[in-house]
Amino acid sequence: MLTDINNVPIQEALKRDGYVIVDGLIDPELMIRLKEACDRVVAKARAGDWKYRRLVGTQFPPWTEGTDVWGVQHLIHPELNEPVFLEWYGSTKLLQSVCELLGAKKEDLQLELFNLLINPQDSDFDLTWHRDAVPAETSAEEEIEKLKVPHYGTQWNTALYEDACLYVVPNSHRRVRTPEERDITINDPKSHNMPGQLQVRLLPGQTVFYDNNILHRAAYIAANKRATLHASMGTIEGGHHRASTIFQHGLDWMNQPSFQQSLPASLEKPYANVKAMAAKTGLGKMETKPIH
Ligand SMILES: O=C(O)CCC(=O)C(=O)O
Ligand SMILES: [Fe+2]
Repeated sequence: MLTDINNVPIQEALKRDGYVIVDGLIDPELMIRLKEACDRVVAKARAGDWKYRRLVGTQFPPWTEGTDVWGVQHLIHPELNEPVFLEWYGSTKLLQSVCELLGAKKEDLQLELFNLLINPQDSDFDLTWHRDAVPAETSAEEEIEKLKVPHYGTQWNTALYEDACLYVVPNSHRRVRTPEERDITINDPKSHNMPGQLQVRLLPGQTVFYDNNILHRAAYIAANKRATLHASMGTIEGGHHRASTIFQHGLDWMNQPSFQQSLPASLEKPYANVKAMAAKTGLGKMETKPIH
């Protein structure tokens, strides 16, 4: 059983707190190659040579306006030609962690998103307090219902450099917002005074897995180098809720034969599983409309 940085079993910590910090999911040798690959893709995204990127001024997809980049999308896209990202995404200890967190068997895992969060160059940028799958204006009644929907997946940030950009409200992932939290998310969403907020401080190589419905925000600081791998995996039980969260990022490029050919053996079944999810939810293309 894998444990977190406080020696708590990771599944228990994630369930209880809505987030869990884990060490050692990247071998030192791989760390060097991941950093080099990140430098290359960041340069391409900033130069406009890679069009799948998150742009300052916009929080959720689609990212169509702006020039300063805060994230690079689709690191495992075959046209980026950086196999080291797939090598890590399919690595044994990472897959083992995901299996433990989801209580899933390896053959039931589903390949999903793999992006990169970086420091902008021109100006600092704050993301608002949010839950990924529940818009701020959602009524309390609807929020209760949405929070009951199981995720059948997990997402994580893995820091290649020190990273203290993410803030969370521990244990907020399964309950309706308090009146004060609701007011902040709607009327003062960049507040630095959310009750109970905690700054997540990651050392290089550390990973935070978090429930995507935990109340969270992030502060992007132009002066501090950030290259944090931001990825997710699910299980075959996901269904249409998971499909809408994942495919809103536009994954139709995964249908290219060159993508399938680039996969390490450990990701062949997770790839077959994500294709099956798209087919089962009746999507011709692996693309859906934005949630927010
Ligand atoms: O920058 C981060 O660490 C969090 C990003 C985030 O919340 C999101 O992309 O929805
Ligand atoms: Fe988020």
